Amino acid sequence: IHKFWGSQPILLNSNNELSELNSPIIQDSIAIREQPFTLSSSFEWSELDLTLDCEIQELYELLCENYVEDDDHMFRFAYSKQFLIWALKPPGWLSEFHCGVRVKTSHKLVAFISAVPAQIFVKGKLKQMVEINFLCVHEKLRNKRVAPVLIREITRRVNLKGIFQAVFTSGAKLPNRPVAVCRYWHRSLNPKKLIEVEFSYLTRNMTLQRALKLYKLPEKPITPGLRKFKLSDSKAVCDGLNLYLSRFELCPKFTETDISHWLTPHEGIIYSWVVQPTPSEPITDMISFYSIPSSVIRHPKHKHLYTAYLFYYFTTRTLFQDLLYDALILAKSNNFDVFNALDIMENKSVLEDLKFGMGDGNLQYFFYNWCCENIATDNVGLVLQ
Ligand code: MYA
Ligand code: JJ1
Repeated sequence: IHKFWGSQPILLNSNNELSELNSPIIQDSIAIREQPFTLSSSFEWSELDLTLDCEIQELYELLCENYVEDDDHMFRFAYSKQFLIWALKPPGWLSEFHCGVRVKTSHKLVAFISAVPAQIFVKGKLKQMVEINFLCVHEKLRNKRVAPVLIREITRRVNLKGIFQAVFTSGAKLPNRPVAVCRYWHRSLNPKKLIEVEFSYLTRNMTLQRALKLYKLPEKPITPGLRKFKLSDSKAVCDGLNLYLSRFELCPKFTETDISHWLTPHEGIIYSWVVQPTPSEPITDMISFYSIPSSVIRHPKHKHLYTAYLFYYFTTRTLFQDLLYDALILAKSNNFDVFNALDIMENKSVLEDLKFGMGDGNLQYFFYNWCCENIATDNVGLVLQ
């Protein structure tokens, strides 16, 4: 029944696995096709040039109108153009991995998939992989088997660079067996608006007045020595974060250049802080979150929900709960409406105390061409955009 995934080197939900654990499912030496896969005759491949504002604009519009929605079709991710540049052009990015499909006659962009290279540790083994993201097919072109062609084509392009493993996440259930199944949790920062757009709700015991009081936060962060991340922190943060992440079975390995890219603060994209008790002392802790607005589908008053997503952090001196509390305060003071976090890393241990509530969405993690046993959510140390 799964005509596409049934033909791919993945773990299936049904079968017993034949492959050796923590190793590739198929070997690297398979013949790699030299010609792009064939699209139906009215479409053509188009590598996006994300140095051009007009092409970023086209991708932005495709995703704003056609990308991921919640189960009830009330909210749809509305990644900003600057965010897309940040997510799609990390160190090592290749334009071949920004893979678009256009209508031949009109040149309209109607589908997209991306890959970015990343070094990933799985159960202690370091593997060069790509992270796959932003798979999107225009609503009018759905259920015509375009997605499998996009996936085969990005696989071919990645294989041509000598990479044979990928990691990706999905909110929707797939025939693939996920390595981890995670949950979204949400912390109200602006309860009035969240209720107005029906992201959140009141109960008999919870009036608006009580909600406002419950979720109220101080104006300024509390941890002494907390300040914005700066470029010159990259080395110390790289060392601190890699060491912290090495406790998880699934995590990335960052270079100093990666850290500069992923953590240098940019308004509306990425917010990062470090704790440095005094200027003469080393950095002891770090926390970051990124910004993805969502469109509120058909609402008379509110067009967007401003959402902060917990990204990477590490602690050596500060209690994680105190650090995340400061992140909530900083997100609120930067006008975010809600703060989202997955139940990965150490998050689960503090979410309830910090008044997060469980969401109705899942996030599953998958590998392509890697055989491995399930990983518990609190052993996941990888965050994708
Ligand atoms: S996850 C975000 C995905 N995007 C969205 O949800 C946006 C809204 N939806 C859409 O744009 C479309 O519905 C999509 C499917 C494009 C999702 N991941 O063309 P079809 C399989 C993998 O007729 P459409 C993200 O970005 C499905 O099981 N496979 O369907 C990570 C079926 O196969 P089979 C998916 O609805 C993406 C076939 O496609 C997904 O028109 C990671 C149906 O094709 C999905 N999210 O289009 C991609 N949804 O018959 C894999 C459906 O076998 C990367 N399908 O069941 C793999 C690694 C590649 C690199 C490897 C390098 C070594
Ligand atoms: O945002 C999500 N759910 C919200 C809104 C639900 C609206 C109705 N479906 C939610 N709200 C309740 C919060 C409430 C706050 C106060 C305390 C009690 C709880 O649950 C969900 C996540 O939970 N989001 C989605 O479903 C969007 C898709 C997520 C998958 C993303 C996949 C990306 C893949 C890219 O690689």
